[in-house]
Amino acid sequence: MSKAFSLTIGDAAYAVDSTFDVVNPSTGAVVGQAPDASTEDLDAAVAAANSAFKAWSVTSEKDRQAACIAIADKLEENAEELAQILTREQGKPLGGIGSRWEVEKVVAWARFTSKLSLPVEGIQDNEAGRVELHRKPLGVVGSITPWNFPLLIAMWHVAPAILSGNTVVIKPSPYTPLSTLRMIELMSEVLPAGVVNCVTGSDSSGSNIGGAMSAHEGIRKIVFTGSCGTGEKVMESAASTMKRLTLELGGNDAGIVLGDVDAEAIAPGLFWGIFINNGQTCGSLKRLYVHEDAHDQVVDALVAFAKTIKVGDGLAESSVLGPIQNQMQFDKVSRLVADAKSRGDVKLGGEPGEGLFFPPTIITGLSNDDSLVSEEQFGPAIGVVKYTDQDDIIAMANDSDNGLGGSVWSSDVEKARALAGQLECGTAWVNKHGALQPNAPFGGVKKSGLGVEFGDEGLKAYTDIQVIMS
Ligand code: TXE
Repeated sequence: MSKAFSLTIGDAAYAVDSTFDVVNPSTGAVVGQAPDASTEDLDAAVAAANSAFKAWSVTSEKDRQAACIAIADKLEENAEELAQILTREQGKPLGGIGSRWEVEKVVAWARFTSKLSLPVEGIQDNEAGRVELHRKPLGVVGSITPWNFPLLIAMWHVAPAILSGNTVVIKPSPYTPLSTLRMIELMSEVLPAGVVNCVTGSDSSGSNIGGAMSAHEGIRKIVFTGSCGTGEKVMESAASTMKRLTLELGGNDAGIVLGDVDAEAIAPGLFWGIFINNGQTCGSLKRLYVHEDAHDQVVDALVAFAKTIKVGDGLAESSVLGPIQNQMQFDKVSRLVADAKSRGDVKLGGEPGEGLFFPPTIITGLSNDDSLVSEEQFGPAIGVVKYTDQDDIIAMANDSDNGLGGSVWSSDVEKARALAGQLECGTAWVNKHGALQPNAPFGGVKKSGLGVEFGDEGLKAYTDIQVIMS
């Protein structure tokens, strides 16, 4: 890519002294340089966002809804460019449920958000007095995003923040900063200066922009999507400034398959529930429990479907899955698979490929004690546990510190729904897994996070309540 990428701060591209390389995980080639910002550059971004907040926070909601539509239009006009950058730095294929799909969702999310509203709520209006609940924007929102869905997660953070009258400083993951830099640059073309700002840093150069944001006096809220460990650090650093927090952290979602399923019919849904984005998805299915009556048929059907999926360079139009995004994640998946191989039966894959490629891997004969089941793999490998007693299965599924999502698969939807309600997780699906939609609140219980995103509930999290009594 020949394009130079710059920070967006205030009304212009903002130059910094040093950069760091961003690498294509499919090939190892350097695809661009991202600015390696200092904490002084972060201060400049926060100052620009604070200065823009004064005017932006008092614009009408109608104008901010129109701004979301303008953003959607602008990104739609530039969709192919964004998808190309995303594939080059993230590795996911252009086609299928890949980069073009992600950009489409980004545009759709901005359009959906433009229809949301936070009207004043009347709590009481009688001879004793009038009580109104107003929702007020917070100020500068700091958004910290990961490398799995860099553009979509950025939109999940930015759209509700600005619709509710806040301004934003966003920091993408150092693994995938370029698509966000370009997206925010495009967004800034249709917004007043300073409403959205983007700062990138390498994490290894010592500036720790994410940590500095979490502690920053000028930032009123952090919305963070990433690992549980970093989420804890964000929460600690945010304490002294009493920041509002939305934390969407790791998951280790259980999928429970009952004995009555039609194995062939559920195989495609199960496959994508597990392997969407190469398994590098917070809310994907990460532990599969199958009743003994259906176990062999389900595993066979899953393996057969997986064999139809082409893994390759993200830029090849024929690829359906790409490589693992980075070496850290590749090493984690390799370790968990190596451990599972020594304890269970490899039904598919199991051997690392070239570079960062790792084939879809399915290993049966495991239990909750095996690390591929008990740890979040965040990659293209699934451990399968066979169970016999339906009374035990909910306890096995709930035996986790995480609680992001979960699913129950059955021909009897009412029975599945009842079991789904017993799962300790923020979203429980029936006969699907990982489907997210902009009108349904999404968030984790237990160590999977704090608060929810999406819809009216997600939007409210970008505001403080003020009660006016008269
Ligand atoms: O995440 P980090 P990493 C899980 C997955 C993966 C693990 C580690 O299991 O193996 O996390 O991935 C920024 N204060 N998920 O190391 O560190 C960082 O620069 C504030 C699940 O990439 O959490 C990046 O922008 N921020 C997850 C963001 O935090 C800090 C998606 C996320 O990186 C910081 C990705 C600090 N001290 C990985 N240090 C999901 N929920 O979808 C780093 N960051």
